[in-house]
Amino acid sequence: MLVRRQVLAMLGTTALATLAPDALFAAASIKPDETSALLVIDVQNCFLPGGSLAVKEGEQVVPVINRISKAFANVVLTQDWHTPGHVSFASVHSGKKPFETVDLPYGKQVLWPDHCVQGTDGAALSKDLSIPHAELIIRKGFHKDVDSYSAFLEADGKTSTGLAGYLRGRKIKRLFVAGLATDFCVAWTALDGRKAGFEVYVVEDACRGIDTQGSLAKAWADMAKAGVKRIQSADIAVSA
Ligand code: VGL
Ligand code: ZN
Repeated sequence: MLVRRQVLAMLGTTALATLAPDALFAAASIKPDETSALLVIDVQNCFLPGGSLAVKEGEQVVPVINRISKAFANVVLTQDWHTPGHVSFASVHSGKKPFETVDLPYGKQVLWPDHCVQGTDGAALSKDLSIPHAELIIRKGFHKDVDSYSAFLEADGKTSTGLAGYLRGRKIKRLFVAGLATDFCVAWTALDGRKAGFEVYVVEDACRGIDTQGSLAKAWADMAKAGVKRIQSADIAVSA
């Protein structure tokens, strides 16, 4: 009797593709359920073209995020939300320029151009983001002397934003992370999500990175080590 493997070997690739396209290409194999949440990180004007900390191709994440958001009953948006004169701004450290670093009480801090100041247009979510069913907007980085890339934990490593408690309260177990920037707020959120015990997927084509001093490669390496799953938006089943 022929075993399955021999049958497969006998069929050409074309014939196989006709018979079982889904099994072959594993298209859209991930189906978000009621225990899944999409975290949309910092899709704000400051990080988009024309913004003060514009991420290259940042605008390209918007249609991708809008599309996949339809597959999620639970969506959380975040906003980087700094005070004027925030400690992460190069402008408050004399002699320092953006993308240089400084040592702060909680560790090394990359310095940025002024960005996402509370209540400004730059801090507003992109007007092209279309996720009316999003249920929570979490703001972070609002303590003047502490940055917060992560949506879970401020950079002092101890001040919680409350997000983990919210997600547990909503019985969420799986997080899908998208947005800006891959190597900072997306990666730190994904890593802290793992530390908080969630299953975490980062949707690569729904993110773009800043990539300063090797930060993008390091972020992917750290995430892989922590068990964060790297997927593409096409892996997520979205009904038409
Ligand atoms: C971010 C740098 C500074 C981000 C926020 O959203 O990734 N990056 N503040
Ligand atoms: Zn910031």
